[in-house]
Amino acid sequence: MTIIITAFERSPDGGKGLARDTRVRWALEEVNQPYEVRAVSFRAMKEPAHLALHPFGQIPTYENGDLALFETGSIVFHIAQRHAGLLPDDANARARAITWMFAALNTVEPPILELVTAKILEGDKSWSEERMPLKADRIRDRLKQLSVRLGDAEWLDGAFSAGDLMMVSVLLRLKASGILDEFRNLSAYVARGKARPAYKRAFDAQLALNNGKPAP
Ligand code: GTB
Repeated sequence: MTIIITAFERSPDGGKGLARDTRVRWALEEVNQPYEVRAVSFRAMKEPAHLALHPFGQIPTYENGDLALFETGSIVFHIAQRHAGLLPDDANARARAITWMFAALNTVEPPILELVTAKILEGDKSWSEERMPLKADRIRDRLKQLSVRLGDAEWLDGAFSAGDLMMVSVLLRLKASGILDEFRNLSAYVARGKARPAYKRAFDAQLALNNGKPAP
């Protein structure tokens, strides 16, 4: 069965890899699963065919035979469960890696999204500028805690896992803000994630789509 994911026909970031199909591509690359991409326009995302796959009219989605999934957390978890390479075999280590996936999505990503959404959608409001430092400080509070926990370790809990894949993906959204650079070990952690061959393949494939070229 061919795995098919959806991605923006043209990502608003022009191929910087910030749209969430990149994390799904990365997971598939880590476990060496080939996949195809169906590129969708913003209009098509809100039409019945896509809404049948994704009730909120977003990307990415994942299809494999008669299974259709949405939500990157669920998709990456599914991939990690089905294929070796993203979750440890030991039951407790596996549970901890899954915990880090949830921590990335539920604890670290929300304040980051607050900031990026405010910049994109609320930047023209009179109160926007005044609220930015508050939003940035909420991110710093979380990153301080994450930075302490990571310390000098290479990954969050032993070997690279789906927890790291999700955490690095979430932290990447901070690049433009400069906040990540305030945390030396977290910057190095993100750089290690980006240096993984699987990440590079995922990044190049989304960039090729955005440049109008077929993926290599
Ligand atoms: N919780 C869902 C998940 O994790 O799968 C969120 C999915 C989501 O936010 N999808 C976005 C989407 O489809 C694309 S990734 N948006 C269209 C819509 O809602 O109509 C978010 C995103 C978009 C753009 C950039 N960028 O340009 O930098 C980065 C990230």
